[in-house]
Amino acid sequence: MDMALVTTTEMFKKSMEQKFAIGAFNVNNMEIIQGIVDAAAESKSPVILQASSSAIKYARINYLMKMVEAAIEEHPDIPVALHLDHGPDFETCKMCVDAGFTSVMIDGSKYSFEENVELTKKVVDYAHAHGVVVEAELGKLAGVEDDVNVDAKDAMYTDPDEAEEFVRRTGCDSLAIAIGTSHGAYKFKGEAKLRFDILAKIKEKLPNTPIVLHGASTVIPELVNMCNEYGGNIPGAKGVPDEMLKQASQNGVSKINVDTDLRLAMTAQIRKVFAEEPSVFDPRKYLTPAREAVKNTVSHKINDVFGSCNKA
Ligand code: TD4
Ligand code: CA
Ligand code: ZN
Repeated sequence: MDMALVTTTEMFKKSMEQKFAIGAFNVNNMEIIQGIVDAAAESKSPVILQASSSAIKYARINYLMKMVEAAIEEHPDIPVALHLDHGPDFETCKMCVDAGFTSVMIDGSKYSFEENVELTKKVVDYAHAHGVVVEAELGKLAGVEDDVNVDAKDAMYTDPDEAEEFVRRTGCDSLAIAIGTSHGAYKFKGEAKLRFDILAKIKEKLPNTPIVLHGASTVIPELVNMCNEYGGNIPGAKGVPDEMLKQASQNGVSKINVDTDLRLAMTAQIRKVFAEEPSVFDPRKYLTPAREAVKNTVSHKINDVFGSCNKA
């Protein structure tokens, strides 16, 4: 097989030179993988498929690897990276390096600075010896992170000086920062607000380090409304507006993580079929529009927000 997964090195280099961001989309099953890569291929965009440790448990690592392999065989014309999202420990990172992932994240953000440095460095040493790149995290996102609920006011923004020291000491390839985003569908109580001033300071200290934005779903209002209209109950959901993500893409953020919007897109379509056609029980009847909704959501981000179209 001459097609292969790539690391993120080249795509991030291009993203920093040309000021756009690459979408990193969470994958859990076949329909999600197909929706993402079909959209990326249509837009000639580089793309990152990422799996959390719970996604790996759900899909099972052998299935995951084979599905991703099939995806790149179908689309040899776009660069695709496979990334571990929020690796909780060295062992999980090692497992993914050994399985053929091209990128891993070690999330040491819940530890002290020194412990985070030590753990990250250990993962970097192993990953680099195997040609795999490493994303690390410094700072704490608001909301539910690492099973602790960080109150918005206690969220710890990434300190630019610490970021510089952290990257220098660990040798990590990219850095996830906290500037006001959070995971899930409830990111802001009032107005959405991101600390672009902190992002600018971090980029000043680390001009050549790709920056990663977690918790970056828009929580697309039409999808939330559609879920609620067809029997769902997700009131008051709110995310990061497209305009802010566009601004981030043009100001040094190289990787933007999206999971919640894909969950909402699938669920909205499935709810619609269930509500409108109660006699349907063929899974293909609701998974086909669900897969299409994933594709449309990814297309929108790539073409209208992140600016990665035609950057393959
Ligand atoms: O890293 N991520 C996705 C995290 C999802 C992991 O959840 P599971 O453990 O249940 O698989 C993001 O930064 C995505 O942020 P978003 O704004 O889409 O919630
Ligand atoms: Ca974290
Ligand atoms: Zn995340």
